Amino acid sequence: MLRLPLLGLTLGLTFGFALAAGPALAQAQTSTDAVPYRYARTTPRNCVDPAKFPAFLDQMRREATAQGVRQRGLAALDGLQFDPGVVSRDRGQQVFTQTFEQFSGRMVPPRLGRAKQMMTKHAALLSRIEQQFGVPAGIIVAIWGLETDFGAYLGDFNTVRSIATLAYDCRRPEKFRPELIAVLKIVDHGDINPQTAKGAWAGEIGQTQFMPTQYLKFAIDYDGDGRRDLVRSIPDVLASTANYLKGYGWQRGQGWQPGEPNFSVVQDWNKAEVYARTIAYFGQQLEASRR
Ligand SMILES: [Ca+2]
Repeated sequence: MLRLPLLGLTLGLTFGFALAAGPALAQAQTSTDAVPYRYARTTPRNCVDPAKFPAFLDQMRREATAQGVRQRGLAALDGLQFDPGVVSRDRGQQVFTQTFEQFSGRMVPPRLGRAKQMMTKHAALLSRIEQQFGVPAGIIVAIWGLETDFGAYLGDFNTVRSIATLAYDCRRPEKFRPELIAVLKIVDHGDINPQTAKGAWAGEIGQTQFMPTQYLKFAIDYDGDGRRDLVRSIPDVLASTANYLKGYGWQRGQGWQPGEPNFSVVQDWNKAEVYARTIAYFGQQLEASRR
């Protein structure tokens, strides 16, 4: 997901990532997984009529109502404008072609020092999370660093607008219509403000970039203020990330390198082999630095 000023530029434009489908910074495509790329190349850029976007929103409003979204959530659709910039980002994705050595060499060393600082700064919190969820601190901090540089770059697209645009667009409506309903539910709960919620162009939310359906499923309130805030609350962000991994089957005390039991869980975070290996490697470096 090509979102962050820094990462979006580096990965999205220079190297090319494809398909925003998970919480991770870039659901990078491997060269063997070329289907989304083919669609990206062959789907016409202007396959929907922006003038009919309001009618689409009316339809989604009815659908959301039927799914239990109340007034506060529904109001997030009022006056929303189609965003052609999001569509061109979506069409512009390319196959991810870097090797693990290239990608990890680019991503990990510049973040290692800051990651170690974060391990120290949030040691008590991370240790509580590790005890509760069984996920080592190093993995959580590695993901946090790779996704948004520890919350420094969340992206600048209005989240509800981005998702509504992709839900209306012809390329992947079946993926983004449920995401639109989900984000309205999150707004309805009062967890995010639709006016100010900004993120990556594909609608990922917060410091570790959850899609709205994942937010509904795995986000937790860990600082006890009654809101699940993956944008501003570091305890909520880190615990929700651990909860996500646990939800996908993370086994306490088991390894996460390729061939070990938890590597498949890392791949559930991001299906791109190179990205998953980079998380695993970064996490290992951080864990080794604790000893
Ligand atoms: Ca909270």
